[in-house]
Parts: sequence; structure tokens; C-alpha cells
Amino acid sequence: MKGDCVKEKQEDAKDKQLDAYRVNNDGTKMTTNQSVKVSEDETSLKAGVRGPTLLEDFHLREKITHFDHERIPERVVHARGYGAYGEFELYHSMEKFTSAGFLQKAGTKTPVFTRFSNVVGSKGSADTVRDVRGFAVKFYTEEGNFDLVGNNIPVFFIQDAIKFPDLVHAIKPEPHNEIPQAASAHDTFWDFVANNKETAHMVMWLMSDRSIPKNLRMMEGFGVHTFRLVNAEGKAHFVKFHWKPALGVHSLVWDEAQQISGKDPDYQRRDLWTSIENGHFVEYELGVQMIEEKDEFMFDFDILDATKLWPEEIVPVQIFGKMTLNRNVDNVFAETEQVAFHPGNVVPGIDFTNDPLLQGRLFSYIDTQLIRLGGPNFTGIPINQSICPFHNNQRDGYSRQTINVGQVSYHRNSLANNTPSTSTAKEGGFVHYQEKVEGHVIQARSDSFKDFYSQARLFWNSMSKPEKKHIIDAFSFELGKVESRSVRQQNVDMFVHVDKEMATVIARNIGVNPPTGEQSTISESSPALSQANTPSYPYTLNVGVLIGDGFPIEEVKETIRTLEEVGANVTLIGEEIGNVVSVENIQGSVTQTFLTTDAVLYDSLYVVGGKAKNQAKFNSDIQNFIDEAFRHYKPIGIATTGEPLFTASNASRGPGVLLASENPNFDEAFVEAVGKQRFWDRDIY
Ligand code: HDE
Repeated sequence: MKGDCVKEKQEDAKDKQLDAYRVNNDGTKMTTNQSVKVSEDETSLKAGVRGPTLLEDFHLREKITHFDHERIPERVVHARGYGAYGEFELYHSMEKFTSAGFLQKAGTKTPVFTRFSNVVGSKGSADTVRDVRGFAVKFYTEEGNFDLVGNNIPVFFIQDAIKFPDLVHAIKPEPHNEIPQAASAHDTFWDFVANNKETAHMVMWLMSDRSIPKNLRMMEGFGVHTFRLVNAEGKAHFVKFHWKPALGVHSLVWDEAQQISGKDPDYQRRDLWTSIENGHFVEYELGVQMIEEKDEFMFDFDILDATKLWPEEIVPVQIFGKMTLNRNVDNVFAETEQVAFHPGNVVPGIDFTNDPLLQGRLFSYIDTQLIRLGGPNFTGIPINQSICPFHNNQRDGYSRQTINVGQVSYHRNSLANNTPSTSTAKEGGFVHYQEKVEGHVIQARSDSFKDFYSQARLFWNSMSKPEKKHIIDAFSFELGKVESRSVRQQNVDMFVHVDKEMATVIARNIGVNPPTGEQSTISESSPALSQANTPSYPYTLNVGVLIGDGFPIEEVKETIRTLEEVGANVTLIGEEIGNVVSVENIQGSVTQTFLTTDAVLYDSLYVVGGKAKNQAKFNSDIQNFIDEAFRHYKPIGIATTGEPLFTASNASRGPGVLLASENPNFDEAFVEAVGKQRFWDRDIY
């Protein structure tokens, strides 16, 4: 890229840069890649209409050759991902803590690209599997790219990067039969867990609702590692980065998640795409927890250990800005697939620590891009380019884009006046933080890394009653799928150290002996870890309206209007796609049928009922929807005409079930229930 870094309308800089690469086929004539106009694209060149095909048909050769090479290797982890553009706006200056240019002046807007991902499954696997979600953000700052490559869980399975290949081998499908896809519920993963006790804390998160997020808009993001913010005077703070979703943290229930995997494997990417297309932009606030360098050893955990979090009640998250995702990509391959994140991409004012997991990542990401994107020039792919020009003496390699002019490609030189030249810190040069280090060269773990259960128990203690039940169910499901009795036993013998009652119930469910060990003595909890304390809104939630002919227009119109007023997405579901007609002969538009959609794809139901051609089937379809939504603790609103259908279903009255006939303020009460999302106190089993 030529010229200076864009200073004005910084937030548009990336979009403008990409303009040069956007190609639109509308109204154009077809050409080869050499720009020769093509006259025939359906029949290859042959000697006689039934004769042999001729190699001189260059268009045929080029078309097939290009097709043959369309695939690149999927990411070794985080293969399934989805991305969007947006901007990051700084609320207030962070100058006191960091010299990073994009964090100096309140109101500064920086373009970003964010890719969310599932860790384990292949590129074509389902969205809603139980897994950690990647949360990777590329900030295109005017001092270069800063990548915050995090997850939706604040801790990690292992403490040292050297164990990453083992972890991934264990959790991926087993090599002899490549089963199961995108799932941790199998022997090798749980064998790894039981034999690597540092996994305990993260596994508690994995078994919790956090690993089945409702969508990508309603989950937190964490930088996981401890980084440093360094100010202009060179003073550093240890920090952990946090993304807080504006809509709160919400999850699916496991049965629902599994059904969605079949009904709509693209559920989460569809949700992100559609929200942005509908102008329901997606917001997360960014904050840091900060610890002064002098306080490094003040805590009962090691702040360099990535299996530990810093309880927010002890070290509060200080919010300093907001990311808004507001634009979908034009081409998923060119942008989302080719984006290359790297935790080592930092800008002056942001630096690393000795977290051994982070240190290993600093090596891995470039290494993986070299094979995935075919050589060292992947930074020239449009999505990866910084918005500022770059100058150095790196040259050549596969698919080099720049045409470097001149005879000099080395430093120091006199022939080019010793350019490109380096910059001092004052001139914006990155100067690594001058930490003092000393020690013996040794392959060992610090003793301060060896407490595996305290925070795992802190997490357990912080869970609400339904959350605890979900964790026990998840363990029982996952370990119940493990064939080796020994591995099942080893796991309950391990997790007894987190909670005895929990491990004892799991042992019973999975047919092994009750564990005999003792649980950790930690009694503290951290309310910030429970989703019971998260905000909840009806905005952007999906309400399915089950409707037939002969509905009461005033009643239904008013309820739908109230829902739409708060930004809920309302879909009419009926017997056939097309119009339904009210008693008053007013039409409504049905866009989904009981065949094309399913109750699991909606956050709540509004049951109107009515007449249909096949009345018996229509009624039973509605009753099935009600049962499903009821079992998944979802709000259900019943119009006066829907009451008989509700009564005929297996659902019972109770929390989150609202009848228009009984409720004078039905619309408001229903909207409130929709916003609450789940009614855990419903008596289901
Ligand atoms: Fe990654 N990780 N990782 N990781 N990671 C990759 O890089 C790796 C770890 C994370 O949307 C790979 O480009 C090692 C923690 C995300 O493109 C690879 C270790 C966290 C993404 C890699 C870790 C992450 C990746 C695969 C142990 C949360 C997807 C493809 C030291 C803080 C980024 C690629 C995207 C991707 C290596 C652990 C997050 C192989 C060696 C901890 C969000 O380089």
C-alpha cells in the first residue's frame, strides 16, 4: 500500500483499502485470467462433435486447473469460523496505562475484523456443538495491526504450549476411525483430562453452559493470557482483556443444541449474518483487569498461569471502549478464511508476559499460516494488510505482491541512505518491555502453577442451581459416552476434588464406583462467573408465531406490534408458505411451515392457532412445538384462540407460560417473559 496512514475517518480506512480489490461481475464480459474474452463456456474444444477433446482449449484447461486448486488446508484448530467487520470506539483515554495510539483520545474509532470460531470440529461441522468458541479481533490501527486472539472462556486447558499438540490430538476425532466429529465426548479426550490434572478448571467451564452459547452475539470474550500495557514512561501493568456483550451472556440447553445441529447446522453464523444484515449491529465492550507490577505475587494464584482467572470481584474489569460489528464480508473465503491472526501482532504500548502458553503461541501462528496460506507473503492478502504502508528489506517468496524498487534490500546500507531506517520509541518504534529476567535453564513448572482445583471449585461454587445441574448432566453425557470404564473412574476420582457430591452423582450416572477423595476446601464464589447474573433483553430474540386462518386480528396485531417495538424478530409459521387470513379477512404472511422450521430455532412461541386444511396435523404440529419449547424452558404466549391447543399439549401452566385470556396486560407481560429467555424453575423432569 502506498501513501501515508489514513488519519481522518480512520474507521473507514480498511473498507476503502478493500475497495481496490472488490470485483463485481455484474454486466461484465467473461474473460480468461489473461483477460482474453471467452466465446464458449459450455462445450470444450473437440476434434469432431463426438471426437477427442483438444488440449489447446486454454479456457478449459485454465478453468479446470483453477478449480482443482480451490481448496486450502483448513485451520488445524478453529477451522469452523465466521467473521464480520466493525469498529472499535474508545470511551476514554488510556494514556495513563498505555502508549498505544488507538487508545489515546476518547472517541477514536479503529476499524476491526472479528472472527468467531469453534475449536474442535472441521470446517463443515455444526455450529452448536459443545466446544470453546474462538473470539479473535484484528484492530487495524494507525500504528499497525493489533490482534486480540481470545476465546469465550477465560482460562485454558493447559499451562505450557508444549502440551498443545497432545491436547488437540486427544480432543479431535480419534485417528483410527475419525469419530466423533466436533465433540469432546469420547475416550481420548477424557483420558487426557484425567491424566493432565491442570485441565480441571477449564473442563468445568467446558461442561457448563458457556460452551453452548446461544449465539455469537451473547457470549463474553477473553484474552486469556496476562499481557502488559506499557505507558509512554515505560511503566507497565499486567492486564487481562475482557469483551462484554451488550446483550448479556446466554446459552442453549444441551438437548436444544444437539437438535439445532441437525435442523440448522449454520445456526450461529446465520444469526450473526442476519443480525448485521437487519441493522441489529452487534456490540461488545472492551475492558481490562489490571494488576500493578509490584503486586505480581499478591494473589493465591500465579498471574502467569493461563488456567487461572482473576476474580472480577477482586480485580474489577475497567471498561474503556466498545466494538460494534456492522458489516458482513463480501466473500467468506477471501476474508474470513484467509484472515491470519497472531497473538504476536502487537503495537507499541501492548506487550507480552512470560506466560508459557502465550510464549508458545507466539511461535505457532505464523508457522501455521505459512502452510495454510502458502508462504510468507500472506500479510499482503487484502484482509491481512495493515491500513498503513510497510517498509522493510524482506523480499520474494511465493505470491509476492509488492514490486520493490531499487538495488538495496539490506540494512545497514549507504547506497539508499540507510533506509528504510529504524525508529526510536519517541518516533513510534516498538521497543520491547525491558523486563529483568534471571534463572537457570530448566524444564520444570513453577510450584505456583500446581494448584489445579481451587479455581475449579471457585467456578462450581459460583454456579446457580440450574447451572450446577447442567454441569452434572454434561459430565454424565460426556463420560457416559466413554467406553473405557477405567477412564470414567479416573475422571470421577479427579473431579471429586472439585465437589464430592457432584462427582458422586456423576459416578452413579456413569456406572462407576463412588469417588473416595476429598474436595477442595475453597468456599469463595465469584458472582461474575454465573450467567444467572447477566442482563437479558427481548431485543433481537426470535419469536415464532404459530398461526392458521381465522385469527383475531386486533389481538394478534397488537401482540406482534409490541414484540417488534422492542426489536424482537417475529416469524409467522403455518401450514403452508403464503397468506393466512384473519376472521376480519385481513392477511398475514406465513414464511415458514412446520416442515421448514422447528421449535428449537425460536427463543419463544406465540400460539395463535386457527383453521387449516389438514386440521389434525396442524394441531398436532403446534402441540409438538409447544412441548418442545416448554421442555427447553422457553416463554410461551397463548392467544385466546390458541388455548385449546395448549391444553391439548403436554405442557403445563407455570412460569413463563402466559395466557391472553387470563392476563389483562398480556402483551407487556409476554414481552417481559420473552426478554427473560428461560424459566428454569419450570418443573420439567
Ligand atoms: Fe490458538 N491456534 N493456540 N489459542 N487460536 C490457532 O492458528 C495455538 C490458544 C485461538 O479465527 C492456530 O491460524 C497454540 C489459546 C483462536 O483464525 C494455531 C496454543 C487461545 C484461533 C494455534 C493455542 C487460542 C486460534 C490454528 C497453545 C485463547 C483462531 C489456525 C499455546 C486465548 C483464529 C491458526 C482465527 C488458532 C495455536 C492456544 C485462541 C495452530 C500452539 C490459549 C481464537 O496457530
